[in-house]
Amino acid sequence: MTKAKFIPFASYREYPPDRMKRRAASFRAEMQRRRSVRDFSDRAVPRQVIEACLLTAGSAPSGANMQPWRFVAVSDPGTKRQIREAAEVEEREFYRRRAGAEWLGALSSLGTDCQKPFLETAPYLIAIFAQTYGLTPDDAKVKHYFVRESVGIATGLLFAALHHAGLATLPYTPSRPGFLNRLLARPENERPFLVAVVGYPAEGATVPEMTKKSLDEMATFV
Ligand code: IYR
Repeated sequence: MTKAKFIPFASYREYPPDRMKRRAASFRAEMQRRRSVRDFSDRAVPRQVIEACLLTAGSAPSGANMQPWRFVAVSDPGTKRQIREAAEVEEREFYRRRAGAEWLGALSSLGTDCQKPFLETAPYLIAIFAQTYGLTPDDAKVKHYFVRESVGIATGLLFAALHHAGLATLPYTPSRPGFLNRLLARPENERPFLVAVVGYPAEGATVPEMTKKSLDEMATFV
């Protein structure tokens, strides 16, 4: 094992408390504007923006710094169509049988159904995979730690970065996502985690009215 080399934490910036409060409040306001959108425009998005947002995601902390994620940014129309078709096969089964009454009830206010046109319309689908273990160049297995926690943090940063850049997003979670390995040729050690649907909202796009928990409802200070 290589021993860590420690270097000065030169990138750290401290702000005076008032400035800190303003920064926290303005980031809160910025993030509170983010909404999941299901009605996307087909307008193209610069690849450079996607690349920068992926690098933000890749800055996430991870268990033992294993960075157990893989992002596949799909803009190819044929691949997007295949993903839509395979997803809709799963979703038809989900809405007809797998979901059950309680789950369908929980989803009713979102207005979702088995049709997923946004998987074709949106200019980018970013399929996020969690690597359950790593592989060295000579194919030896490398243990990964806290994989879902790590990929969850990276995914959160990705959504924040995309929103901050001015893009609309939807975290899409197919109920049986195995088709993503097949269509995107990802190996067995990579488990589909989530698909980030990315682009501009369609003109006149609407979002369901909803509220978020208040601080008291979600946090306790001890
Ligand atoms: N994957 C399905 C169902 C779905 C499930 C949850 I939990 C949601 O928050 C939204 C949708 C679909 O995309 O329709």
